[in-house]
Amino acid sequence: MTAAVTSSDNARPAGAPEDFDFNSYLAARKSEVEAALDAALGPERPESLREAMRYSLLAGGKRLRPILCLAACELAGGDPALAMPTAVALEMIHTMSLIHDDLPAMDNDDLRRGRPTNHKVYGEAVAILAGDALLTRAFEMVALRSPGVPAERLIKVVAELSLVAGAPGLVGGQVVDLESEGKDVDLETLEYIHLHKTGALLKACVITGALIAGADATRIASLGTYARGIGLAFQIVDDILDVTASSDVLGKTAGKDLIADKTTYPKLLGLEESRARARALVEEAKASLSLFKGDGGGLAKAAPLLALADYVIGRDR
Ligand code: GRG
Repeated sequence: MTAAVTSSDNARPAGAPEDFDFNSYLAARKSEVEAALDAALGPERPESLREAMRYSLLAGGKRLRPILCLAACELAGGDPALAMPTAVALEMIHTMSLIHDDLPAMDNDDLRRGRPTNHKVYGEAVAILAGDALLTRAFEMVALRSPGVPAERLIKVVAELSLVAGAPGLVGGQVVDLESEGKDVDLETLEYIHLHKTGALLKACVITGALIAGADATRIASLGTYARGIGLAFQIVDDILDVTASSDVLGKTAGKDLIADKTTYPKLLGLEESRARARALVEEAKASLSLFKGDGGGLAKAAPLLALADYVIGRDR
């Protein structure tokens, strides 16, 4: 495996308990999320829609977003099991954005998560509708399938998701991205695109997890700062991997940014400067969690989020 950016030891971050093993943590959380995703899709009709929804939702993927939500809920003192429906909702929004992003009218891609893209298998119309159905099912997960969470917290989660999915978040970021293709884009615009297209959803993951735990505004703000850092770092790494990794490893078409004439961090800053920036953002993100030291146990409870920050830049796909 070739990491995009070398980072500090991501098996056990500083402050984590002796027995914390990030790889086991990740594997356990991932398998809980996979089971919850599978259970969240019922017997949709017609069969073609059901198949298309399951095809993309259950196609693997790192499941970073739901895991961030569960980890933030736990750090803020909540029960991660109560956050699972929201974690599933976040993965549904992410997956629908991938389906739509791959359409010919957008990034026009053939490969995603190591398989042909949704529209290549089911056709464009069903792919669009499968995306729509996943998006609306996401809100259903929060509003109708989150037992045990007080209604006032769920309303805040719905509000957060509606903002992040719409014009102030993913949709707005995507439009600026599409309009920027083939143009000279400065660092400020690039950051705007990524904070909206990618960073906003990662931020919503930790904020909704904390909302379900009933966290106060200060803790939510510090998680927001954490997410801003890892969100931008995540995208810098994405840009680096697009240049340095193969399609086989990525499970999506490598070299796509160059083909689409997109401005990227490596294009603006060079590979080494991009790596240094990603590292610095992750260190800043980790530092923003120091507030949680005051909750007892030092930073032990923050171990998963600290390790996830390192994972974001240490990943190879
Ligand atoms: C949400 C209503 C609504 C519309 C979507 C198409 C669109 C509008 C936005 C595009 C968002 C997009 C595809 C951003 C890129 C984010 C990104 C870097 C995805 C890759 O994430 P990984 O690496 O993928 O976590 P896996 O497959 O591991 O989940």
